This record gives sequence, C-alpha cells and structure tokens, in this order.
Amino acid sequence: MLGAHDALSAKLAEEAGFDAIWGSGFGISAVSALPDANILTMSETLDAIRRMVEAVRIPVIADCDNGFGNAINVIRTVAQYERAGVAGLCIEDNIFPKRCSFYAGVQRELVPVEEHARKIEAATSARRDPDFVIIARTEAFIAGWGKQEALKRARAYAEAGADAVLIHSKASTFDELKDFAGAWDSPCPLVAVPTTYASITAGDLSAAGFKLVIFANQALRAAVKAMRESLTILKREARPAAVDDRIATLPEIYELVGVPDLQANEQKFLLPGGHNVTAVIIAAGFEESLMPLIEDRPKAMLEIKGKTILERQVQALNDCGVKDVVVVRGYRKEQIDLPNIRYYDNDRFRDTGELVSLFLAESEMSRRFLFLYSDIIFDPAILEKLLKSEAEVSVVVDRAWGDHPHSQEEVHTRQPDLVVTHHPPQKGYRFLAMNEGTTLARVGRRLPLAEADGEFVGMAMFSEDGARLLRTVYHQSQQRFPNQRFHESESLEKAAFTDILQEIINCGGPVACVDIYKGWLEIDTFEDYRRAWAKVK
Ligand code: SPV
Ligand code: MG
Repeated sequence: MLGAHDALSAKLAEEAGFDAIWGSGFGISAVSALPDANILTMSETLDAIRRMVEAVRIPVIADCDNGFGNAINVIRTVAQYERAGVAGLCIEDNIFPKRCSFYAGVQRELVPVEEHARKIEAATSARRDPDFVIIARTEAFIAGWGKQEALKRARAYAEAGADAVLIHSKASTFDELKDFAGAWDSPCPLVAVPTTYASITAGDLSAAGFKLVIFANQALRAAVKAMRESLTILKREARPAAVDDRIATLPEIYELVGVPDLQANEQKFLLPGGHNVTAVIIAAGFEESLMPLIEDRPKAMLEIKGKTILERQVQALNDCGVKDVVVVRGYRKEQIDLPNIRYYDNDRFRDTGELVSLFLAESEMSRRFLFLYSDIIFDPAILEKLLKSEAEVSVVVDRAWGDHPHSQEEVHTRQPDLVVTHHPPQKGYRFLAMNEGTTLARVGRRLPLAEADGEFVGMAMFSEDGARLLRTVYHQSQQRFPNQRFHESESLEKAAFTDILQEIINCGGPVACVDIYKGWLEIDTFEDYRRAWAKVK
C-alpha cells in the first residue's frame, strides 16, 4: 500500500501500480501543515479520506490513529468510514490524543492492552460488511516496551477479532521486527511500515512473513522536496521557465484531474448553446475578379469602416457565445493573424475548392460545428437562430430572394448559392417563424432561376450526428467520384460547399432550412464592397 495524503497523491499511487492506498494520518495532517497528534478532528480526516476514495478504484485503508477516542468513539468512526467507502481501517494502541510514532522528545503513552482489545471488538461489531478490514496496530516497540509486550498485545488484538496486526517499529534495521515475526504464532497476518528501516524490500518483508507493506510517507516527502527545490529556483530566477524541466506540464495535470471526461460529459449532458460549438470559417480562396482590391490581403481581411470582415464575424460569434473559432487560411495567409483563433492552412488553395479547405479542419468535426463563408457580414440574430436549430444539418436560407425578379446577368456576376426547398414558406408570411420542416431539395449556383425559392447565405450548422454524416458522405464521395465531376464542380478537389450539401441530400440526409429575411451582406464584387461601406454602421 502507498501512503497518500490527498486525492491527487492517491491517484498517482494508483497510476504507479500500487495495490491499495493507505490514507496516512501523518500525511493528511502534514498537508494542513499540522503535526500528526490528533489535532485534526475525525471529520476533517474523514473528509480527506473520502476524497481519496472518490479519486481511485483501488481499495483505500484509512489510518484512524486511536479511533479518535475510546471504544464508544470507535463505533462511530467505523460506521462513518465504512459509509465513506473505505475498504478498512487501522486503529493503534496510542492514547487519545496521540503522538506520531517517530516524534522524539514528546510524551508517549499507550492504552492498556485490554482497553485496546475492547476497541478492536467494538470496531468489528460496528462494521456492516464482514469484508470491511479492521487492522489493529501496536506501538509496543515504539514505546520501548520490547518484544514480549509487543507479542502480548498483538496476540490480544488478533484474538479480539482483528483481521491483521500492524507491528510498528522505529528501529533503523529490520532485526527487531524479524525477531518478532519469527515468534509470531497466530494465523493473523502481519503488516509493516518500513519507514526507518527503509532499505528493506517488500520481498524481504514477505519472506519474513509479512503480508502487507505500507510505504507510508514517501509521496508526501517527494512532493515537499520537489516543491522546495523548484520554488527556490523560481524565487531566485523570477522566471517561470526556469523550472520548466522540473514540473509537470499543464496537459499532465488536465489528464490527472479528468478534463477529458469533463469535455465528454459536457457534450453528452449540457444543453446545446453557443459555448460548445466550434465555428469553422473558410477563408482560403483567391478570386481574380476582386483584384486589385485583394492584392495584398485575402477577402476576409478587407476592412469596412475600421473593422475587417473577419473581425466582424468573430465579434458576432463571440457575442453569441461562440468562443472557439477556427479559420482555414490560404491566399495571403500571413495577413490573417487575429488572436484567439485557431488556424489551418490550405497551401493548395489555387488548385482546390472550399470542400478541401473545410476538410483540412476535419478534426474539428467530432462535435457540433458551425460553417461560415468568410465573405459575409450578418446580423447576430441570424446566428442566434441558427444555433437554436436542432436538426443534424441546418443551413441559413434568405427568403428575400423571391421578392423581386433577378436577371441572368446579375446571377452571372454574383453567382449566388440558390436553393429549391420542400414546403417553402408561403409568400407574405415570411416574418412568421416558418422554418419548421422546410428542407432543401436542391442547392447550387446553376439552378434554374424560376425554380429557386431562396438563397443560401453561407452559414450552416452540423450537430454531432450531422458532422458524422458530413464526414461519411465526403469520404464515400472520394471513393465514388474519383477524377470526375462532383455536382456543379469539375472534381471533388475543386468542389464547393454546396456540392457536398447536394450530395448529402442525394444520400437521403435531410438538410433543414433556417429561414431568414435579409439581414446579411456578401462581399463578392467591388459593387458589394462599396455597398457594404454604405450600409454597415
Ligand atoms: C501514518 O502514515 O500516519 C502512519 C504510519 O500511521 S507512521 O507515520 O509510520 O506512524
Ligand atoms: Mg498515522
């Protein structure tokens, strides 16, 4: 067993492969900067033990000193500790209040052997589970009372019903205990704590007849030495990196305290909200038609009244609680360097399309995520509406498209992503919440104008299942469409986001529409850019 002083040291002991935890009274007191002398109360000690039990799966045996009083106190001690989930406890024949076995120059008294035997009986009678282990410990050697007294006491405790006897020694060699073990004539197993005779091995102890060994305080002492050394250096150098090679990394701590579980449980059990969604913004492309406007920067970094398009997007996302933002860069990637954003780079942006850029960020698609074109400015209310969607795949559709006729020429220059939907909203009722059950039938830049009943805004959201569907459809498409057209694009490599949306629809995955009416701008042409300057406040 490894002596732990708190939940974290118990966890490290478990990780190191020890069979059980010794909830050390010495250690629990020490981490409160107090001596091991019954200064902490039973409930304070129990509190520390309970945290250890909660942190590990291996058994925890609690060091209960003298049981925190007489036999009457022991009854409650056993009840409380058993309820806390410990596998057993140890009670020593020190008087209450105790003194640690090793402290020199302090008063040391043991209770009479009969009194301690009754305490052991009280302990066994108080347990509910017969497998709950009661270890009786004698301090006869510690008090200097010799082998005969130690044997007398150990025998009395074994007869009183102890499951094991801890025979403690502060000698610098193992001789005293070896002698004791040689004379031990009871089937009751023996326990040793080799703190002062520390060069002994567990194997030596086993050979001498001991069944259980406690390394009681090495974890605590390792921590103190490591902290003291690092802190001395840190104070002297006044620079955190000076101790980098002596300290655990932050990810090590995250792992130890269960951050991966926290993340998984957040996904599973917290209601969806802006905070647990990642936004993936595709900003890799280069558009000849916007030269020379975008000569020195990508479109997303075009400034409109003191703020770039990307800054405006990030602001809107943050305002809606979406703090995790990913940008896929390509053309003039060095120009995109906003803080608090994670980046992926598509260095093949000239030969590839939006879909390739999106899938560079595939590792983001293990959970709910938002998809955004990088050239749109939108009212945050649109984002809020999208975030509320419970569909697996949702796209924002502007129904203002149908308000007035569009010329072929306009469509040719602007190339809007058009949609044909099932159950489009009735004209004239567009301000009602009418996005229930509306789904995409077709999407693309070359749909017949007469059939289009909305425009895809360039904002989409995928639930965890939706993200899985997207990945599956994409990877299947790689198999099914090698070196050939993929919907409106000449190949999958050059495909647009709308092509994969169409493929999802064709594969039977519904794509839900989040209907809006205006409230957004797209910067596709000089004219758009000029208009944005006029419209944006
Ligand atoms: C403890 O770890 O608190 C013990 C063992 O009781 S010892 O400190 O060796 O007494
Ligand atoms: Mg102790």
